[in-house]
Amino acid sequence: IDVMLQPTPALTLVAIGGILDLYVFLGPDPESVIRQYLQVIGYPMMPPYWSLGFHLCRWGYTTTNTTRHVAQRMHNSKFPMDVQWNDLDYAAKRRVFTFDPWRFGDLPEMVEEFHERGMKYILILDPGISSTSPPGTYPPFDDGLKRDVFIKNATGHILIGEVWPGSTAFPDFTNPETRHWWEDCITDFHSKVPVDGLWIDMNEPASFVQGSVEGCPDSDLENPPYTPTGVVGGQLNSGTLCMSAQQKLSTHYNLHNMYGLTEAYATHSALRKVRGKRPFVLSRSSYPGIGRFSGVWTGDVRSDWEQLRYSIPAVLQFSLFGVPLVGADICGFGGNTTEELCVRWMQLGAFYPFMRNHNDKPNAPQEPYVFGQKAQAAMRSVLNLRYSLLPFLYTLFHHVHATADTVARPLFVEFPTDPNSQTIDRQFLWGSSLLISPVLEQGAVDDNTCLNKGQYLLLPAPLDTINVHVREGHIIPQQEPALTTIASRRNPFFLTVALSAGGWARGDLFWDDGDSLDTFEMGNYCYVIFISQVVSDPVRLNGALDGLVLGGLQVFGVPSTTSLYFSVCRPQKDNDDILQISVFVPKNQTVLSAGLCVCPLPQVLTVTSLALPMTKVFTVQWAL
Ligand code: MIG
Repeated sequence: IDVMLQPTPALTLVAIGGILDLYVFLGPDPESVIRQYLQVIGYPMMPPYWSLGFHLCRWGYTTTNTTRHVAQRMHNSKFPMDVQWNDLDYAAKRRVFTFDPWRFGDLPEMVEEFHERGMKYILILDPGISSTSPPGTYPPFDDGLKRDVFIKNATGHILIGEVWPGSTAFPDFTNPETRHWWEDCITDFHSKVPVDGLWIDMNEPASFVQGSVEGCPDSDLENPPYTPTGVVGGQLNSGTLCMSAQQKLSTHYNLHNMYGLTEAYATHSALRKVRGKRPFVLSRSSYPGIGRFSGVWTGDVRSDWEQLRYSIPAVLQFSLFGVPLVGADICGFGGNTTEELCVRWMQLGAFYPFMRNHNDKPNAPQEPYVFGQKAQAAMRSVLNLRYSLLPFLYTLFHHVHATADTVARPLFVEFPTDPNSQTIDRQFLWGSSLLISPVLEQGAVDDNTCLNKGQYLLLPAPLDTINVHVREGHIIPQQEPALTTIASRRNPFFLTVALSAGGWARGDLFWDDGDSLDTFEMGNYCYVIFISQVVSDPVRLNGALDGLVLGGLQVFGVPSTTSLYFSVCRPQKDNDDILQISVFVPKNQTVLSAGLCVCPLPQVLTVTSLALPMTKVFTVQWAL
């Protein structure tokens, strides 16, 4: 479909034919439009907690030892990281569901080692199944043939295209039998290589020949009376399968755009069954509804400043499409990155909902540890910032999953009545509480930041800085960072509180074990509400917060003074043995900690060294 925006304003749609279902969502505001849309296409999945950590990938980690070495250097240089990836390098002759016996012979052991260290492992899976292995040597193709899972050409023979392994057949994921076969392939592979998630690439589906190795029949399906202007190669079957190819549900002509969606669904269901945990799938091709099954990355971006800037609208669009788990290849995929670009990209990428550094085969390395000490320090600090914010990010994902909110949010969604917000594509929000203002220009050391109703402020942003603002009236739940989420999830929480002019703020925390299936649907989670003057109220508990404590909090916007008294209290009925300190003790409260805060910064109250059980109600109060 060609879609043209007319200045009138109007929208012109030109379709190649077929059935066109047109829905109009009346809103009235952008947030309601998104919600109404997601009521039609489905609410996004809840991602596993670990998948919100840092992912490291490249094409060209050519052996298990290279891959191990990369993860080890990340660890030694103290960069938080949860997931190590491999690209096509692992596969024997680039055949999926195999691993190269020489270069990746001990892949299963490597994955076990990562698991022992609290890390996860993901590898790439292309849909093209090699059709030229000697019979009896490649079960995915042999079984697939027997079970009749492949797409056929117009004459009813298996359609053969060409991808990385050479000649390939393409699974027809609209066929239920194909989904069972795919699940069996994944089960079998997983029993050898216990991957934690799958990266599904080339699923447009991409092919290196036009239509098939034999071309396509001359028909209206291949050359309809009208071909949309933006189509790759000017023909519908360029770089993909023949439109006349036959799938179970219909011709490929009718299903082409949904190939990635159907593969994501099959892969998600297979992982759910095989691992019994929340699946992680990352897909290149997308279609409305894919957010129920998968995250998406924005494909092969170049390592340059323009693509860094474009990644913001790209990520925000996927928010509107119900795919909250999205990110671009940090530091760029194509071409060599530079140190400065890579630092700025890691800073922005720390606020992509999905954070992965990924690089093309021929390029200079761009793992954080290859850069100079200053660049490394900047990357380490923003990684630690992201890891400290993961409880908040995870809570945002919960709201997306439960009520069709957005995680990375354009300003116009949050401030629909402010016309200034409509064109802002260099800043964005996390939920409604955090404003992210990255540096997007080479050489810039300050940041033109829109903070309030069209007011721009020039804020310093030297190379070690990304400007992030907490919105007044909001409380952000955080946790001390660590090198993996397994470790950070055990650390003390802390709260960042930004009081509104009226002196109030609120926030919340969704918490569960991070990877069980359907925790929200089954009520198997904790939910805590924070209200200021700070009250922490665990309104739902399931054990997941047992043993976890609040270590401290920082309150911005307290009365301007250099010293104030504070107390941290718990209702007396909840009494354990607690030291009583008689500074400003409200009635019926037990003081857990209290003191005189000599605040180094005016208007900021910092309380540290607490150890308040997260499962208990407590309050923090202050007075001059
Ligand atoms: O034709 O698997 O977008 O992320 O590294 C290239 C190799 C195939 C394209 C993906 C890219 C990936 C690459 N793939």
